[in-house]
Amino acid sequence: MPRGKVSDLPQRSRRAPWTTAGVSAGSSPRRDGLIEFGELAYGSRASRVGFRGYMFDNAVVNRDVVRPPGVMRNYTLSTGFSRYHPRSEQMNRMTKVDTGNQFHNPLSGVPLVESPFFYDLLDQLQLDEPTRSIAVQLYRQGWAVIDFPDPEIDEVAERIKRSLHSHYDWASWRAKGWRDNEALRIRDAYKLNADIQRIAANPQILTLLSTLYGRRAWPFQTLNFPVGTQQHLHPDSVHFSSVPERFGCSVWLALEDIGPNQGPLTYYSGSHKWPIYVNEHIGLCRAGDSGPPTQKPFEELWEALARVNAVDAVPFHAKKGQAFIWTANLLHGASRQTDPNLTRWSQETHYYFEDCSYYSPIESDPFYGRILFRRLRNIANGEPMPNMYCGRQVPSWFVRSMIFRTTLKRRLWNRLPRRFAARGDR
Ligand SMILES: O=C(O)CCC(=O)C(=O)O
Repeated sequence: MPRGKVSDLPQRSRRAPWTTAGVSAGSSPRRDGLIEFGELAYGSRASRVGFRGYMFDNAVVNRDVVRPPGVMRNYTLSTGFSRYHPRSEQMNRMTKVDTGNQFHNPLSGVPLVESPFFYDLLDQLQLDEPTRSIAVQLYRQGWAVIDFPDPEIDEVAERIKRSLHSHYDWASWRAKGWRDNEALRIRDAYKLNADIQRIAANPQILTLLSTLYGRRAWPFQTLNFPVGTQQHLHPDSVHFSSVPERFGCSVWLALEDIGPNQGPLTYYSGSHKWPIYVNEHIGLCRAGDSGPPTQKPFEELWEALARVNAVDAVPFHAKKGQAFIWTANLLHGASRQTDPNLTRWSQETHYYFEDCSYYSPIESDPFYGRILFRRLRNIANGEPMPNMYCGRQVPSWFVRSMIFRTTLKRRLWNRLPRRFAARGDR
């Protein structure tokens, strides 16, 4: 067997801890996926090369190939940035996936499930069948449905509903919010509720996403909805994005059965493959704008894109415990909740991936000197996650100054007495 073949390495268990939709969940005994990931990441061969990408652990076998001797010593510390990391070993490695199989990945900065080399990479990974199927669905259509990999998800869902119920203003939403499309949601309730954190940090989901994207996934935000959001179609990539782009995704979990009258989630299959359009594409510079960010200026564009591509919204009628995974640029929204007295309990978790920079495009005009970086923590362990660029940490003074510049006007504006603010430039 030639040195460097994928099959030299211990493979992942052929049993996936989750099932794709329609197959019953929780049937297979399993190990904790995070531990499995951790072993690969910091255990034997992987740790010696400091390697962190699960997917590529299976592919990289020859440390001489992935880490040429001396590569970490050959950098010059001649600028003010010298205290920041040199090009990381991970970056060096991820551009050479598997020389044994003669495949060189020239696009390590593109998620596996969005890569033009998707099928080449997939062939090397030897994934179990459910994981492979999810990967192919995400690649082709931008979404996949799975049974949430937690055997106690029913009870967890019930506990979340009971605990959050009193936090919502039901009466006002039913009287007015429903009609005006106002959201009824709690953001980042994982801080108060261990079950919400448990869903967000589910080890099998983290392993799955890390495998599919080729960088380690980490959850950074939760949203808990008790009713339909009736949200206009949009891609998440305009609200939160990364550099390199597309290293973000969402996992939306039904906490009850959801039918057509409850304002189901809707999606536009295949739209994830369209370009990511941000402020500069619609001629919008936020610099003169002090109001809160809004996706309104983009809505006409998204509707037009769906029209010219002849893609219609498809509702996701979920069973309790099913999860819908979607990629960063998939257009999605929610249809009208026809009966305001119904509920539509669900939890959405947003994930980023390591070794990227994180920012809000809708509030950023990078070439006008404004980037709204996100300084975030990993919900799974509370660790702050640095903004990274090509294996180097983005200087924290730069991140801080960008955030300061980008939000200054809005912060000042919010402090003005309302009678002045009313005469503003919006
Ligand atoms: O749950 C929904 O109705 C959609 C939520 C959504 O699109 C979002 O938060 O980005």
